[in-house]
Amino acid sequence: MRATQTQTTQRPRLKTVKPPLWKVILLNDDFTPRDFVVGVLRSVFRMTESEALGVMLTAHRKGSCVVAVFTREIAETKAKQGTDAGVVAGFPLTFTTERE
Ligand code: TYC
Repeated sequence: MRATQTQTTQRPRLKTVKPPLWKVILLNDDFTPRDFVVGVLRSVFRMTESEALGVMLTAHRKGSCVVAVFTREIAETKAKQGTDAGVVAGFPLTFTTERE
């Protein structure tokens, strides 16, 4: 090789494709008891008491709160589990999903 030539090594470029993420959003309502909302956030979203309290209060004060972000299927499953828990107990608790 001549002095002016540069040797380069070609490394394969590995493409990592990130899946789109979906937000789970908690909506406020006037009927579901605060403690019930906290309980659902703890059981479905594995939150601590203080995390769940913070999310519940944000939804209560602002109308909605982002609970967590997942891939689409997990977000939809968790939103359904949370909403279904409200239905079973007779409350209009609602979780929706939205693409980030
Ligand atoms: N606003 C409800 C009440 O005063 C409590 C509540 C908070 C309900 C958050 C839903 O997403 C919610 N009992």
